[in-house]
Amino acid sequence: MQLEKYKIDEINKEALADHKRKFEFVAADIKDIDRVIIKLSAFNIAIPSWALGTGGTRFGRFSGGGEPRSLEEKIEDVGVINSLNKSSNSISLHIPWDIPQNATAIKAHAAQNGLHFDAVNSNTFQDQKDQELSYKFGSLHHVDKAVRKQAVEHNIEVIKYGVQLDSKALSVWLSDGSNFPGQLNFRKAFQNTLESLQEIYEALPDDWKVWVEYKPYEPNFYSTTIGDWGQSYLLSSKLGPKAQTLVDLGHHLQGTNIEQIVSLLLMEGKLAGFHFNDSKYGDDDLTVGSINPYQLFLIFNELVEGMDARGMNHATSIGWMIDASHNVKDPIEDLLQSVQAIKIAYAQALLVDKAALTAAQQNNDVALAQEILQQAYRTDVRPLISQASLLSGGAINPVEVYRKLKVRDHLIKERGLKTVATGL
Ligand code: RM4
Ligand code: MN
Ligand code: MN
Repeated sequence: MQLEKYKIDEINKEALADHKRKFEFVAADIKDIDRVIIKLSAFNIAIPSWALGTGGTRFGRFSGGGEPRSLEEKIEDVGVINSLNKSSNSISLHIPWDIPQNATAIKAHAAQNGLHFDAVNSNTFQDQKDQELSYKFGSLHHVDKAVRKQAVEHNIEVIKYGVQLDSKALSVWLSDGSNFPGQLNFRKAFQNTLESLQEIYEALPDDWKVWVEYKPYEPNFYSTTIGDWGQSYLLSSKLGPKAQTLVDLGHHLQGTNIEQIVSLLLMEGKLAGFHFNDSKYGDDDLTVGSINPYQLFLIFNELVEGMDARGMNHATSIGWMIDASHNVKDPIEDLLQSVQAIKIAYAQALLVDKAALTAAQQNNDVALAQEILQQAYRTDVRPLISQASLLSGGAINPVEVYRKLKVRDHLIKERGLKTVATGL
């Protein structure tokens, strides 16, 4: 289903006076408000095709109804999100969960929904039906060259799908690792992974990137072959300029200073982009900003500072994507909340008084540095996000409009109550 703009406008009208009052209040204190709104309007976050259904856990799956039954319907759901927030104009596919059978038709369908394709993701962490060799003991790092070859070929096939869709990056996440000490020779596993990635790298078109994601544990619980940013950085450095490190916020041990990692990767030109989510314990894949919004702000503060230092375009130089999966919320509402949280953190980072912070750092004025950061963090920037959305033709309050338009009811009527989307 596609949302008609006039219906969004009608609901906006009811909220307009209230919004104006709040916007003017916060805007009065922001020197370069127009620049901030332009930046916010340009900032989009890709939606992964696997987030449109209720997430799986190893204990079960509880569909809320009206889940997309096909890639076409997933695209339509992202279209709904983008009509509401004007900040999610691309979709990231996971192959083989979402194989585009007819690329031209799929591309046209995406364009009709105002979307294009972000990174394509390969999957060698599950065995597929009719697959010749198993990934039980890994894929790109496997001791058996034949398994590695099969996994390399899968990645090359994913690139081919991506080329047809005008994607520009391959995102690789491996579950390769070991469950018990002694199971694996770490050095050989790393070297095999490097060799396999080199073959994939060779198959990349000139204007493509490969994003190497890391994760410390799960599904393996003793070692992961690309376990942290150092290991990913080592691989992406050895591979060459088209390889970079992807940071998934949930892929760190508790207490890790993610903002520092981000800052250094950015400095080295090796930050591919993000898989946004939030977590309390591990790779919880919770809604962005639901647990630790301050950390998200600190990450964005480093991003804005680092991108500005390198003269990078905030919206397009880095891959911004959500990677979350949940069991209890309407997936579309959840994604709207995640995008909102990301934009809030970004807006707050844009408000940091950089000159004052640099001076405070230079003077070792620790208390003042903290004041400056918290001044930005404690500003309620939600009216700025609403204003950017409104000016782009979206909703002042996307979740509220989604509810008022009873989108889920329509989807259930159209698709049925028992549909379950492909994916995890
Ligand atoms: C992993 C990782 C990958 C995602 C899979 C489904 O934990 O975050 O990015 O593709 O889950
Ligand atoms: Mn991820
Ligand atoms: Mn993950």
